[in-house]
Amino acid sequence: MTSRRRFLQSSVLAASAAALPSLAASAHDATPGAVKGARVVSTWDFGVGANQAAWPVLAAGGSALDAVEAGARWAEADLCNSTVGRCGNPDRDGVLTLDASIMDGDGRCGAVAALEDIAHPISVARRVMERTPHVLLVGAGAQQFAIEQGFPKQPLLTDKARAAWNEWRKTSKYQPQINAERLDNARPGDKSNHDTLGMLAIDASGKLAGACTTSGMAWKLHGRVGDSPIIGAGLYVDNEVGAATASGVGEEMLRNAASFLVVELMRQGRSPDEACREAIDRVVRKRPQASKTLQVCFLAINKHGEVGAHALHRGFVYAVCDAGKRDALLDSRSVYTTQQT
Ligand code: SD4
Repeated sequence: MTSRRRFLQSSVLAASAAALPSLAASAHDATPGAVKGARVVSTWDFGVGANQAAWPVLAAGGSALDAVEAGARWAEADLCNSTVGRCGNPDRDGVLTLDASIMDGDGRCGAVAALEDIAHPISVARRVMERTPHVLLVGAGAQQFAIEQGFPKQPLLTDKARAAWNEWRKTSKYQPQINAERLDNARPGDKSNHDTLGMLAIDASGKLAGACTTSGMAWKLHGRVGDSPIIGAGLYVDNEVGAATASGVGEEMLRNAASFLVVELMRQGRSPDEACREAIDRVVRKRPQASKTLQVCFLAINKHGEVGAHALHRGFVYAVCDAGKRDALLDSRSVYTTQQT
């Protein structure tokens, strides 16, 4: 059972994106100075837990960058989700490979892709950002760098993930599922084979940062890299405008430089909600047939702290945490309101 369903079973708030107040009008006004204006948002229901790991950093007046790293590390260590970090499902060959990126609003960024046997790719990504002249390290080179930086090398594939892989090998059919546990008639069992943690934060000084971490699409070809570690695809942050992140089938985000697109649409005056919707429409226009059977989700925040989200299909939820409400879980709007599969 994923942490996603666990959270859905607890009494988290479900509401439409439109119900979320901007920071200017929120309960922040009644909170102590250090946290006024701070907010953190994350994809999926495990985002509630990730936000709660990030929040103490923001509440103490810490940076958005430190907050998103803390939140992403929580998800990477979570023993209940099969799509991020140490408990992720492996690729076609039974190898667990992790992707992650981190970015702040001044354009500093770092990422790792196809990283094996290192439990916290988000922290390695931050080291790439802070201690190298590069942005992205991949595969064996990323692992070598991580070890040099003191990250322990350890086998990560869990018995549960190995069992899921053995089950999958009976058919060896690569078919990403649209995550639908949020739907009224949820399918029994956990059929998800994708869900990335994308996290965006604004701190009390008004600076933005984001993090994105995933084991990628389960059963992918060995060597496949998705959108999550690609700056501009799975994550983009600009203090002048806002930030965006993505989840779903990463090939669609890569085709559209999608997170960059969402931020640029906000720069042109769209609200976070409108920008996410326009980016989803772009995916549909480019691949109308394919878009009926795969999931793509965007989450955005602007520099005023306003939040928006949109997905291709029903089922995408996102978590919002600020001084007024720590565990809000909201339903995203979607283009398709009935399941097409
Ligand atoms: C990828 N975008 O590797 C990731 C997977 C995912 O929700 O998000 N899932 O393509």
